Amino acid sequence: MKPTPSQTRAALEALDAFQIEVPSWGFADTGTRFGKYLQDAAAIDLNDKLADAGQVHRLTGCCPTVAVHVLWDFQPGQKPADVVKLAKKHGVRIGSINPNLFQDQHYKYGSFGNPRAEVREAALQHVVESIELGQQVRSDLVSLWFADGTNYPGQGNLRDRKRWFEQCLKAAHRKLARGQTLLVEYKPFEPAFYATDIADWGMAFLMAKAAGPQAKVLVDTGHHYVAQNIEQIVAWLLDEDMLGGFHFNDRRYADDDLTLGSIDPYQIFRIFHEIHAYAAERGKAPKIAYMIDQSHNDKPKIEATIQTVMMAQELYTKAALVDHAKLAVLQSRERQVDAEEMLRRAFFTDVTPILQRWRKANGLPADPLAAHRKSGYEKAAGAERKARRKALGLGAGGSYA
Ligand code: RM4
Ligand code: MN
Ligand code: MN
Repeated sequence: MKPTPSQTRAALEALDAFQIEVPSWGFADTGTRFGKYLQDAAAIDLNDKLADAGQVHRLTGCCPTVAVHVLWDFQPGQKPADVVKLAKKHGVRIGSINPNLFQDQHYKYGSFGNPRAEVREAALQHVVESIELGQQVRSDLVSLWFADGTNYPGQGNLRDRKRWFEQCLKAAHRKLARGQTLLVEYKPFEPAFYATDIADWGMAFLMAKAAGPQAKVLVDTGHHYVAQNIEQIVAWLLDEDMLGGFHFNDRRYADDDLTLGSIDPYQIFRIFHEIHAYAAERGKAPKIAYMIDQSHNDKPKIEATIQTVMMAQELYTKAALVDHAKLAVLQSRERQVDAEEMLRRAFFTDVTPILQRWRKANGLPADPLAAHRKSGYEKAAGAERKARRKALGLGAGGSYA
């Protein structure tokens, strides 16, 4: 199918408003539970991560912000204003602030769900500091993911833990400035395997509601069981005005953090279709934070990030081709085959010409991945960082993160 001029216009407009946040942790050396595999060009510090994010934004034109994990990215005593300047130097801004509520020893039995009040208090303190950090770096998103849960039946009081979460989230919400949003992420399992405190979208929804009006749900595409219908979750959250954002990635088994759409691009297309359909119905696009959450342990990190951004843009564009008025007529007449065909046709349309037109109009390379490869960035970063790593005495790590 060749897109009509009005479809092309709709797609170009959609692309104009589609910005994707990249994660600082996507540029650093990460690994599996069994070890880390180092890459010469991997970012060593926040400056490297912001430089890499700058390279992605320069080539794709749609990734102006970088998500940070407070304890992985900020050195003790580091001035937020300096970080703002550093980001600016690399052509990006600091995006969502992600507290680390899982790595300190006292979180062994949870953070907001910990049976010990002093640990819950410490976790709350860290979230409050993250909220203040957001204000200092002029970022309006604080994104919460909890590793909390229990591994064995009987280990914890499930209702107590729920109430502790409600209390802590309410207390955190009180510290938000106007314009700040608190995102609550869910994940079915890992590291807790018996009962995860915020395991699914319903639980995240209740927690965000309990927290207050500035709290919304964050949908990490990889955090679902295989058969789950993610686009229906998205549609319901949209209808409730509770969809705050996404963490993009793909999965095969669990929280695999594979590049978006590498396993099931149609799934991502269907999610985008729900968003475009909602926007068409309301006459304006919903405010959603689109963020990548992938840590690439074997692919070259910048390439994987650019690949993800290009995949997201491609699927977002395809989904924008659907004629919602026509689809509504087909739905009301129970013409299910034709309705389904509308989606299939959009999905299988080659949108390369539209994407190239958008990139050209924005002074960007037609193929950002090819342009990155040609730029020599990776090679130069590899040489410089390898030498710096040696000088700093950094070696292979054995840990999970
Ligand atoms: C989780 C989740 C969070 C991320 C942590 C480190 O699986 O996806 O978003 O911040 O990992
Ligand atoms: Mn995530
Ligand atoms: Mn995850």
